[in-house]
Amino acid sequence: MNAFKIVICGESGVGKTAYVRKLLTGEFERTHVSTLGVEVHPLVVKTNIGTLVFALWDLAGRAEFRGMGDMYFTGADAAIVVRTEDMERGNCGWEGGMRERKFGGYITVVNKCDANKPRGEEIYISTRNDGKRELLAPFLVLGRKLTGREDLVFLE
Ligand SMILES: Nc1nc2c(ncn2[C@@H]2O[C@H](COP(=O)(O)OP(=O)(O)OP(=O)(O)O)[C@@H](O)[C@H]2O)c(=O)[nH]1
Ligand SMILES: [Mg+2]
Repeated sequence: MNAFKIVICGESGVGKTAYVRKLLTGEFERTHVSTLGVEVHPLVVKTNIGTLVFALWDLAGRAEFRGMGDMYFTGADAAIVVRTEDMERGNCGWEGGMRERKFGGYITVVNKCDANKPRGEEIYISTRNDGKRELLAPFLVLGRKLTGREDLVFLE
């Protein structure tokens, strides 16, 4: 079984925890309770090449709650930087910080695209409105990269 550590980071309030929760439970969390340090949850996905487990490390966005900070990236296979549509690419420092880290790389997910999804190179989601298939799109991209299997598909 393939398992990967994926760090989910970005500014406070962009919806990292809501995104993880909806992926895992299908429920949309309306309230924002700042994550303290990190919350780790496995996301198990059945695929055409067997079961993949993504260990999701959902980090605190608020500086005062970042706990052990950079140490959470130790051993990560990849990261997802979450931002929202009104934040410009790279304006928050998370993506810049990513380039210095030595791992499989990162992708950016733009959350809270509730009304419209712009066209562009990033992955646009609405945690509130999207179903599981759309919310899994970033993991399909990462899964293909990390397994080296371009033919990877999710069976759900
Ligand atoms: N409209 C809308 N609201 C969303 C969406 N995704 C998340 N939210 C809301 O955004 C708020 C932020 O929630 P969290 O997921 O706790 O934010 P976070 O990024 O984990 O914040 P920290 O843990 O402090 O870093 C919550 O009130 C969510 O309901 C979305 O796609 N659309
Ligand atoms: Mg959170």
